[in-house]
Amino acid sequence: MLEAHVAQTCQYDYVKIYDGGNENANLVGTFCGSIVPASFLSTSNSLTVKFITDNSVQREGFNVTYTTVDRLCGGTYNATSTSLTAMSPNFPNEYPPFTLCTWVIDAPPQQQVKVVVETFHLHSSQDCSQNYLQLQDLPMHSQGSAHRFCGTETLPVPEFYSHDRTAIVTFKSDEYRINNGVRFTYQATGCSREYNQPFGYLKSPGWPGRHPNNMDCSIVLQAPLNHTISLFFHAFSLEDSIQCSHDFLEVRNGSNMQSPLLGRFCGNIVPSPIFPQNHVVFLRFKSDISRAHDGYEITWTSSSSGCGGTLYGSTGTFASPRYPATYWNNTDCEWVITVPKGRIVTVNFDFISIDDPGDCSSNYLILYSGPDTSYPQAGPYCGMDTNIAPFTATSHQVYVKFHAEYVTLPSGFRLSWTS
Ligand SMILES: [Ca+2]
Repeated sequence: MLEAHVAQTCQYDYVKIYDGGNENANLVGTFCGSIVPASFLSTSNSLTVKFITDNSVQREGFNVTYTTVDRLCGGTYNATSTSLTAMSPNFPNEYPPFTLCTWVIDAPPQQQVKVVVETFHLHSSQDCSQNYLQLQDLPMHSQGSAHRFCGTETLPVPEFYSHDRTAIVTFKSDEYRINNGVRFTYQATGCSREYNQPFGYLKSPGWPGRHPNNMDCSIVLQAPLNHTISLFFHAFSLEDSIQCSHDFLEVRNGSNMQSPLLGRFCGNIVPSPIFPQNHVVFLRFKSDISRAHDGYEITWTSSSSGCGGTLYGSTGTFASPRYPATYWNNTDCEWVITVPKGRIVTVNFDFISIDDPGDCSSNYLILYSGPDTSYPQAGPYCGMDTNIAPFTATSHQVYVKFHAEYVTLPSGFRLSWTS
């Protein structure tokens, strides 16, 4: 029993319980008076009890017992350079109803967490708000992101890199259906990394803040063998220097530092897109001891047809093949812009010049308000129009179709999206 002049505020003598290893964890409750609080189950393997008394009125105090129970799933884990595996309860077999697993994964300071989902399955009929996999940054980081995947997912879950040192993986399911479950690996990583997927985005370390000094990052983009990669710069700012000797981003056509150089960039001019005609691209970002700028934001995609592909990320840019040079005759490209679920895509026409007699029947661009051509369309667009209003979709996906039978004048387009 504790002193309780004002039971609600517990301002004199009280016990506080936090759901974690220190006082930064969620506060479960502040207790005083003589009512025994309800029992409580922590979400992880630690909790913190804090007992405070003032300088007067002594009572008997409190007596708390605790036991440990096996957690079905989730918890707090440290990521190391070795890849470790986590999975839903009893994977790949049945788990109990109303399963909620939250894995909080910490990398060492200055590193990030890489999460690779190996298996993920929920049924498409299951309610997306109650059945999902979510990969997210620690919520306190405003630049962080949350990517939610449900049973209706048409994409494989892309590799996830945390913005800072902590990643949170949540798996939620209201009931088990045959094959439901998730299995993923996690590991700590620095700024050097290899992406084995057909599309993605790249942001400089610390983006959109300044990148650290003395960075040297090697990044490999590895798309499927029969694909060719397109690399689109959305934003760019690095310290300018002669021959970009101070800070630079290099892009090479191949898998390593000896591959042919496609470009070495610094300064504040956003580079043109890069179409290396290869399924693997090597990037190196290097900064010296002083003068850091904001860095870069890049979208990349790939396809087996020479252009098009999935464009993934909350913002980005893409352009016609060979842009700012003119595309070829008989060009057909299809892109699907996909932003995190729950957001809405807006497409901006930054530049459009599509050579056509005027009816947009032979050469055109069409946007659809969903993942394929069955959704309502905007356009067709052609000609040289500098004043097209942005297109806002009704969901988190936009399908973009570009068709050009012939070209006689310099032509091309560049679009960007936000969400
Ligand atoms: Ca510098």
